[in-house]
Amino acid sequence: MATFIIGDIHGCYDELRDLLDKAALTTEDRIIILGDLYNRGPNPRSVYHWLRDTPQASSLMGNHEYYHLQTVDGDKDVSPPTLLTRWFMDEDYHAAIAHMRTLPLYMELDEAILLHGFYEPGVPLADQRPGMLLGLDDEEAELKARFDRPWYELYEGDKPLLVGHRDYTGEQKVFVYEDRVYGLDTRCVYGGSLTGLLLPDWKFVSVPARDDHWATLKQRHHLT
Ligand SMILES: [Mn+2]
Repeated sequence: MATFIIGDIHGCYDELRDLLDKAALTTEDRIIILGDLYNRGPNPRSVYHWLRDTPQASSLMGNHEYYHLQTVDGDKDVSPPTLLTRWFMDEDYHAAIAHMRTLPLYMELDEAILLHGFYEPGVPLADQRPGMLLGLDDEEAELKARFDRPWYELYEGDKPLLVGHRDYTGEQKVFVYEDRVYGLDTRCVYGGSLTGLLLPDWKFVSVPARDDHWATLKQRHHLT
């Protein structure tokens, strides 16, 4: 059995289908998404339907899922990406929210630890703050203020980390830091690519984005 770990999908359903076709998984294989499933992309509802109806697939929580939960709980003003997803989800939104509440902040596999955002150096996995694992902006600012190097250079855990959320290469490419930290967010929703990592072979599979989706959506809906 293989495990296929996919980076930030952000509502890019067509590219998800392309990636799954290219990976040629069997029904025995497991699929895990690193979070940021819906916001900014053109087809969050189809991504939700796929996730809901695919028993072998599961997801972590990303900062964007957390924003949805905060807004429906009245703890945060709704942002344009969150509002658009709510609108695209239509009558599925409440069920999608209920599903978002079930998403874990991290997963530990035999081969690796999976999380969406950041890992605070020197802190055991079980004691990581939720906002750090989610990749919230204030936690990122704290990491930059506290350490003179990027957080991933200071990671000393036993297992490699697989993360999403940021493009650490600046080139919309897969990020690999000393075979210890792997960044799988290759910016599909901004016109990059959608990337998955096949375990236990540690084989990357990528497909190109079909558009700079967020730029198109912003233009279409007159968002700045
Ligand atoms: Mn994110």
